[in-house]
Amino acid sequence: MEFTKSPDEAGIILFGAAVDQGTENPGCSDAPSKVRQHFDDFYFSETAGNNKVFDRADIVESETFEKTIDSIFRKTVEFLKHNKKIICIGGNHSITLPIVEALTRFHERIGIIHVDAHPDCQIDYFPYGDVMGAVSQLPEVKKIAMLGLRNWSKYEYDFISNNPKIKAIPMKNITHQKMCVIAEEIEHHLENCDVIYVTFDIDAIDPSAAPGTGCIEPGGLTAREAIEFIQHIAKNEKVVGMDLVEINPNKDISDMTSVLGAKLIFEFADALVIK
Ligand SMILES: [Mn+2]
Repeated sequence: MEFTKSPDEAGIILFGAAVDQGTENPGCSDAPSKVRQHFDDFYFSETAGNNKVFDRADIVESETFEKTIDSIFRKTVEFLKHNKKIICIGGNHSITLPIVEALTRFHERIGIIHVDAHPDCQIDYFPYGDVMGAVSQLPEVKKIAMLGLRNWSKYEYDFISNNPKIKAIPMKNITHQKMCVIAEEIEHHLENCDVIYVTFDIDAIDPSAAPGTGCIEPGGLTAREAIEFIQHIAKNEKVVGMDLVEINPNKDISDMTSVLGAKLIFEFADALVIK
């Protein structure tokens, strides 16, 4: 991953969405700057790619949540207009909805890969707790694959089980399985989509490797599994972008969650297919 000063030269636009609004759990707005500090920790990606990235300034909070969400939507549309792939560092999970809404302006058949400990389909917890409930209702979103789930309400369990768009791969189903096999299963579910977007909540990863987040959920992905999954998925030409959300530097230990976040973005960016 190489930062370039020229947006024309870059195949990827990186931006932060420094947003705490919409949740009672502040701190995620510090993640974009903290994660950025750790890009220098890595010399070269494991897959030996070297894609050019243009770093845009962060989108910061407007006076109201609605205005913030609108500004994320408008800026994402701008990046996509120039035919760039996008990587966004959140922010809490509510930032995903305006990004996917921006994608609907350009694509009619969108597949979503949602990596998270939680389904985020809890109707009375809008915005952040129902972000995927809202995403699933967008007509352009044809399929959703969820990976890493391990804590859900009865309402969410029923919602996911009865929604033909959604394929859930909970943690209990992935023990002792290679992540490339899981990734292929997910690609199969999304095969009729024209583009794929990844939304990655850091709490999908086990708290032993990613303690800096709002919800501690034992029994998650190892850091290695997450890296392997990201490296595999990014190679799919249909993948147009990713957000990484819910890193809370205030709750972190020795920046380990932010370093892992930087690593995931680094590996994702370099595995992307740029034409
Ligand atoms: Mn979560």
